[in-house]
Amino acid sequence: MFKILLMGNPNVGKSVVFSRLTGANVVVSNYPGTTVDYTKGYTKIGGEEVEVIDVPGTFSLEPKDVAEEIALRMLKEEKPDLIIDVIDATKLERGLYLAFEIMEKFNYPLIIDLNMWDIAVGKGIEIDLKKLREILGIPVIPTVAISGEGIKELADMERIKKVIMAKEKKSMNEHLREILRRIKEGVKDA
Ligand SMILES: Nc1nc2c(ncn2[C@@H]2O[C@H](COP(=O)(O)OP(=O)(O)OP(=O)(O)O)[C@@H](O)[C@H]2O)c(=O)[nH]1
Ligand SMILES: [Mg+2]
Repeated sequence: MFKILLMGNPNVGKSVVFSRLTGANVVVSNYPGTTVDYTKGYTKIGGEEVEVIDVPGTFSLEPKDVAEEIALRMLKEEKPDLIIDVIDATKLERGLYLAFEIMEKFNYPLIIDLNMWDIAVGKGIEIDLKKLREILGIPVIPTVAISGEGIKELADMERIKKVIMAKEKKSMNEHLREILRRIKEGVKDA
């Protein structure tokens, strides 16, 4: 089973994106020992069985309340194959703060969903998607969750697999660098 965690700031449209991805096949659970609920849904994307988890909204990975604490715990415990970070396109900076934190502290493959794209367009907010993709080195997909616009692009298994492979390659490079460093140190010590 392929596991996707849907994360992001509160009120960015995570649950609407979640419903778009999973439909009616969902299970609501209570996080053990707390009053915080979260929802898991099941679907098929590109022929793969997929579990999607709607993680409680969080502003950062330094939790300020129980819901944020659980978001962090789920990030650590669920071992996702992919994280979809939902960002409110009208609050890009705030959203990117969490995205950078996730990238810095966790090595999970990541895709950014720039949701509320309709509102951003309506407000005349211009976002250079090409530049954002270049800087971040990951897919950034604009969506309007309430109309379903962009959800197909978001749930593109080909792209998801590419992100995962790119990540694996990078970890391998990092791994090799680590090995090289150790070899150099060994030579120095000898
Ligand atoms: N205009 C517009 N509204 C949206 C979009 N996506 C979600 N909304 C609305 O934004 C509000 C918040 O959506 P939710 O899906 O509940 O947001 P959430 O991130 O799950 O919120 P929390 O679970 O409280 O963190 C709802 O009123 C949605 O109908 C969108 O793309 N465009
Ligand atoms: Mg929600």
